[in-house]
Amino acid sequence: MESSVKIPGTSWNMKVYQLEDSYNDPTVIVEFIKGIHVMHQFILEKEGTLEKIFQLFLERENLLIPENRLQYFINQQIGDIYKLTVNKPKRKKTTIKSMMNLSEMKDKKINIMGLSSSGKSSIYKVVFEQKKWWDLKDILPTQGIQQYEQTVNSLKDFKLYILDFAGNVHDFKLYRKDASKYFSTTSALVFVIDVSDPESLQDAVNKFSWSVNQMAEYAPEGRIFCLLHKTDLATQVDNFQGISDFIENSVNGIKTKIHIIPTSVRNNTIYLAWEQIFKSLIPKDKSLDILTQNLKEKLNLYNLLVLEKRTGLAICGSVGLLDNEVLVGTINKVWHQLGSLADDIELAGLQQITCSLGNGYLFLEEFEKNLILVMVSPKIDVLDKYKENIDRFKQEIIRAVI
Ligand SMILES: Nc1nc2c(ncn2[C@@H]2O[C@H](COP(=O)(O)OP(=O)(O)OP(=O)(O)O)[C@@H](O)[C@H]2O)c(=O)[nH]1
Ligand SMILES: [Mg+2]
Repeated sequence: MESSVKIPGTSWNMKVYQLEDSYNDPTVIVEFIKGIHVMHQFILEKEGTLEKIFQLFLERENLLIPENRLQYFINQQIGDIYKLTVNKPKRKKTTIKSMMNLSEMKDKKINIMGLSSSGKSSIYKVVFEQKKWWDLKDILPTQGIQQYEQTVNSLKDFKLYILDFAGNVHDFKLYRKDASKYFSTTSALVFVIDVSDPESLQDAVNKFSWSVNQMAEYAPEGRIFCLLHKTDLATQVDNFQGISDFIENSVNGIKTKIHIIPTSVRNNTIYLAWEQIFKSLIPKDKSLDILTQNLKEKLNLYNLLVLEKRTGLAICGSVGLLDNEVLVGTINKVWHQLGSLADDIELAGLQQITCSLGNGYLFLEEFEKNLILVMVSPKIDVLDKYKENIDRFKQEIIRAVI
């Protein structure tokens, strides 16, 4: 759905449309067109308002439109944009299911490797730092190896070490020299291949094949994932079967299963891929799920979950409306954003969020510093009415993860 309209008093047209595969929030693009050429492009969410976008456009083009006429035009467009975003078809959101067996958790190291500019650092920042893809267009090449530590469950001291390896030729030479150092104790290799760049494919596959061999030698228990990345730039009909076959053939003879997953930071595929990566590392804990399911039934909730705040991963969840699935990144993103708002207006830390929706309520509540209780309920009074049960449930969760 899109619209293109003439801007009154000028020779310009404006086109507003929504990105096809936008995942997070509706990504509305505003373009200013002269003749057949798109001369300026803005992202509504990034600039804030249509007024702001117009201000930028008029400044850049040194144009003047009488204030009242401009405002009238903008008001009309805002109505259309609103329709565009609310009519957005509901899509199934990405999820990370409850996947942590807390008794089996150990520190895990994940190597993200691939040629330079294949998108490794962007992937890290989108998945773990809640960055938007358009803020990463000017991301600089990584120098050396960037090491990140994610505390998946600080209470139990479970750590995820994520290593973002620079992809340039010089660095790859260093990795070759000292492969055992880089590959031993690796729980998962995530190799990123840019599918929008066919010229580099052979080089990428050679390096992937080499990395797979190093995994076989130094970390034979480790999992191997190959992300066919930047699929948004490839033609829509391509299902990447050709590239997948080519990659599989090039690593023939390796016992470990190689998971090949098409991804893009511009849609939910990148979260789905990480869901699979995490799942492969951490088996699901049944007992906490049963506990959750019981409380859900007692309180008559639509759904009940406990998330780890920093990563947005589910510790446990009930089977319900959302089919035991969590909106990856979404809930902790909301939490972090409101948390920083609280800082900005100089209020003490965020403790609870209550949302009133058309057919129920969403409650988010932080407990034990790093956990978020998520309840979706048809009734507003559950928090008070079942306070004791909820407190006991929280205690049991804390006991299980400490
Ligand atoms: N279209 C599109 N561009 C992407 C995607 N992921 C990353 N990019 C872009 O690819 C470029 C390179 O991204 P980086 O994340 O710096 O690549 P890198 O693999 O970390 O590169 P090195 O640090 O040099 O090894 C940036 O301009 C990103 O915006 C994607 O899914 N789609
Ligand atoms: Mg990088």
